[in-house]
Order: sequence, then structure tokens, then C-alpha cells
Amino acid sequence: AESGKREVDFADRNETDAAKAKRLKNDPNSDQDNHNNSASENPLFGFKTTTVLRDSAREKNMFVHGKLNDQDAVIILEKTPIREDTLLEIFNGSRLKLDMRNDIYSTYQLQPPAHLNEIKTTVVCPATEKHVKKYLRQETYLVQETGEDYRSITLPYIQSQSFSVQWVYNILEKKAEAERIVYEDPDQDVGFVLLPDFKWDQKQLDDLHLIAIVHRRDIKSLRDLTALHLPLLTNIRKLGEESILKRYGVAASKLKVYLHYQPSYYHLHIHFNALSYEAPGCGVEHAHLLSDIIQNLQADSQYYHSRSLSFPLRADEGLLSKFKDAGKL
Ligand code: GTA
Repeated sequence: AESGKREVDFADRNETDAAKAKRLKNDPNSDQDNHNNSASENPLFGFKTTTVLRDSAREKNMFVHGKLNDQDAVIILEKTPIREDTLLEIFNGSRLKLDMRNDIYSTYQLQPPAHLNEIKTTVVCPATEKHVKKYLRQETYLVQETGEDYRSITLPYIQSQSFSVQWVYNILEKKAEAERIVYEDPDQDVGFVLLPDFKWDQKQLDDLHLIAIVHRRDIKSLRDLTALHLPLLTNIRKLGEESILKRYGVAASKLKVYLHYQPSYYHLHIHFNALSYEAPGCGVEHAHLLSDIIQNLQADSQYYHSRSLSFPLRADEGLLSKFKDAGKL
């Protein structure tokens, strides 16, 4: 399929403008630059932007809130990394427009073939107010939560309002993303499903990101873990690392394997990231290395029940108000 794709691109590049105009007149849909301009071909057709929640010129992404068929939606647009295996096509198959030339320096606007100019697009629709807040750029505050704070403040809050984990159950029940599963241990006690995180487009290994979702449905987060869960955690580490080595050729020594606290989704899942990749949420204030968790539980079964844990909260997050109301901030 790959060589077929290349042939089409080369053919397109050699086509004269007159020949292209003739081909498009006979079949307007034959041009790869043609846009899908109806709702049936393009589910984003007619999207009405309400506000840009955040954007970053450095990360080359934009989080947009708006209406899609009268429903609230969040759309995340993200330019994808340039891949080494596409360089030949970029250099030989692009249109170039000179911006400026000075001595040995020159800059261009390069238009690569359309398939190398994609924008990774994530759609959340219908989006709840909580989704909109999650993606809005905001001040964050570091909270220190004791075990008692967890039970009296955090737990009642997350029980009353947290993101639905329906997407997680869909994965475990093979109702969604079944074809993306990289590995599954079906054991209902220590088993899990390993699959690419939806932030990873799987086109390059530099930003490798998979998640292991446990089959058990009774573990919300790090806080629920005790030494009884060690067989589950060591199983995920061992089999997760082995399957990533087998599928992607990435060794355990090139991975960071961690849990978020607080997570967005309260069904235990473990992140596997390329070591050198600065994934959103992998900083020290948010991520706990799986190997540290295992050692802490080996030393003290109640470690995560009793210890204080720190985590960042966004300014308008309800949980932050609860901590403020309790005089903890
Ligand atoms: N395969 O349907 C799904 C799915 N959903 C709904 C979420 N995930 C999914 N994966 C699959 N299919 O890594 C993934 C998420 C995330 C993990 C949940 O599950 O991509 P978490 O519970 O620890 O949540 O992990 P957390 O910490 O909030 O992670 P999340 O959602 O990645 O947000 C952290 C920050 O990352 C955000 O504040 C935002 O800055 C950034 N971010 C989120 N989504 C994107 C995106 N699509 N593109 C770029 N940046 C993003």
C-alpha cells in the first residue's frame, strides 16, 4: 500500500497544470487537495467556534470550544512532528516559495504533499462544562492532601462529579478501539489491556504513549492501592514492557511508566511514555513512577492510604474550592 501511495504522489507531481485542470473537470473528487464540504463527509463541517481555550505556538496546538450541530464540543488541533522517513518526499515533492535570501541564508514557505501536512484532530462531543474547564488555560495551585483529606474532601467530591469512564469500559468490553489493542492479559484480577493513548498518532516512536487499563473496576486511583495490588502492578510492568519491546522495539530502559495523581479518569490506568518525551502531565507534581509505587507498597502496604500527596489543581476546579473551604489553602 505504501508503494502504491508513493506512485500516486509521484504521478501527481509530474502532472501539468492543464492536465490537472482537465482531470478535475471530469472528476472533481479526484484531487487530494479537495475538501470534504458536507456534513456526511466531514463531521466537523459547520463547527462554530465560541472561544479558543488555549493555544501554543511552541507546541503548535490549539484547543477550541464551540458548537457542533448545536452541541457543545471541544476540538484539539495539533500539528504533528516531522518524520525522518518522509524527508525524501518533503524535499522532492513539495512546492517552495522563497521568503527571503541573504548571503548564505534563505527562508521558504514549503508546501508538502497533502498527506504530509496533516493536523491531528481530537473531538470531544458532546463536551461537558468540565471538559471545557479542563482544557482552558488557567492558573494552577499545588495542593497537599493528607490521607484524611482524601477521605473527607477528595473522595466525596470525585464520587459526586468526575468524568465518565464509559470510554474505558468500551475498551475493556471491546466495544471500541478493539483493533488498537497491543496486548491483553484477560485475568480479571491481575489482567489489563494495553493500547495506544489517543494523544499518540503512532506515526513515530519519539512520542510513544500507551496506556494499560486494568480489568478490575474497583481501583479508582493511586490512593486505593495497597500491597494486595502488588501482583497486579508487577504484572503490568513486566508484560507491558515486554509487549512494547516486542511491538515497537523500545526497551524498558527507554520508557517512563507512571500513574497520574489526580487522574482525570478514576479507573486505574498506567501510562507508558518514551523516556525523552515531555508528555503533558508527566511532571513531578502530577506523575508517580510505577517502580517507586511498587517499592513504597513493598515497604508499607498502607503507604498510599496514609501519606500526604501533592498535586496541582486549576483555579476554577471545584476540588480546589473544597480544599479552600476546609481551610487547607
Ligand atoms: N485510547 O477514548 C480514549 C481516551 N480518552 C478519552 C482519554 N484517553 C484515551 N485514550 C484512548 N481512548 O493520557 C487518554 C488520555 C490520557 C489518559 C487518561 O487516557 O489521553 P489521566 O486520567 O491520567 O488524565 O489519563 P490526565 O492526566 O488528565 O491526562 P490528559 O487527559 O492527557 O490531560 C493532561 C493534559 O494533556 C491536559 O490538561 C492537556 O494539557 C493535555 N492534553 C489532553 N489531551 C490532549 C490532546 N488530545 N492533545 C494535546 N494535548 C492534550
